[in-house]
Amino acid sequence: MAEARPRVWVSQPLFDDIVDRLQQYFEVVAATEVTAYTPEAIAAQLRDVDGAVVTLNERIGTAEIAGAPRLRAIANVGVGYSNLDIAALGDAGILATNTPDVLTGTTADLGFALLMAAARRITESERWLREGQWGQWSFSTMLGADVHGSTLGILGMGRIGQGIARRGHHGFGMRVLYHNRSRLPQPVERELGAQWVSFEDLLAQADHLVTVLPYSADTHHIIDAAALARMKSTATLVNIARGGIVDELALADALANGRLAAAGLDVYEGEPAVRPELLALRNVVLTPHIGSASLATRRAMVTLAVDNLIAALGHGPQAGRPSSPVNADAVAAAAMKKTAGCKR
Ligand code: 8YV
Repeated sequence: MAEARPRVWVSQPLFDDIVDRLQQYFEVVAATEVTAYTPEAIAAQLRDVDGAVVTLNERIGTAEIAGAPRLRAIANVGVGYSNLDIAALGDAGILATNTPDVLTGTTADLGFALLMAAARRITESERWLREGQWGQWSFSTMLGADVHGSTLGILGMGRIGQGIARRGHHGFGMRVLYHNRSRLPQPVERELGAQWVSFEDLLAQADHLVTVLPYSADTHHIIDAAALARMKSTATLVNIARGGIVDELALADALANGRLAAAGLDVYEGEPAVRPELLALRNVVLTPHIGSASLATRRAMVTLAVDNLIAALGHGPQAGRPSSPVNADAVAAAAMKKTAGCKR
């Protein structure tokens, strides 16, 4: 009897022509409409599959994989993977992959767009105009802050942070300061015109601060009331990383009370819910997590996720070598432990 083909689950409608490539190797169960899953529904979908393609909507940890003995690989569509409990997946021998690089430029573009929109009060002005409030042109209408020639602060200097630095330095003649656990090599710093500073100095000196660091227990609310208090009252804060990086209530308070000029947010702690305290403010630009949302980039992300899953499950030209694994060491350690256990 022919061996049953491996099964994979695709959690959301992505691009059919790309997802269809999975059918060459697997039996595919793919969502046909955008779906909000309960943890139980995710567990049920994972129960009988060997692999899955998921998005940031699907939180997967110990409970979701407990009843999924066949599961070997999860391909996340996104560079950030705070939706996945990487330690739990590693222990269970499940390889997780992400989609770096292909979204760097698009996400850096959005970070810059939010910075400019917040600093120059673009969405606020437009709303005001549409509301019919533009009675007469006046000299002092919607005065904002300059972007060119100002000091750009970047918290987290990975690929996207470097993309923002490049835009600021080469395009807008900005002085670029950054803070990151590790310093960039000097030639890269030179190319980006970027200087490493302490977290405290970054907060104090930035005219515009962009947060682009991965979310973890260590970075939870790294921008809290104390951090905001160190910033210039004329400064702009942009968050394109994950909502939990910023204490949103402290931010709303600072924006409402003139302790910070403006903010641009693409990500939220409770997304898709956005705090009423933020919605009520004029001086914050709010976008619905669209950092990587250009058609070309979203297609490239799905292509990479699909290729990763095919490779992780041992098929295709890169069989066994997906190009962007995030927990390969943990999976190898779990396999060693299992082998050692068998020998005993
Ligand atoms: C994605 C993102 O759209 O890559 C990331 O980390 O936040 C976004 O680019 C999202 O992850 C889709 O799952």
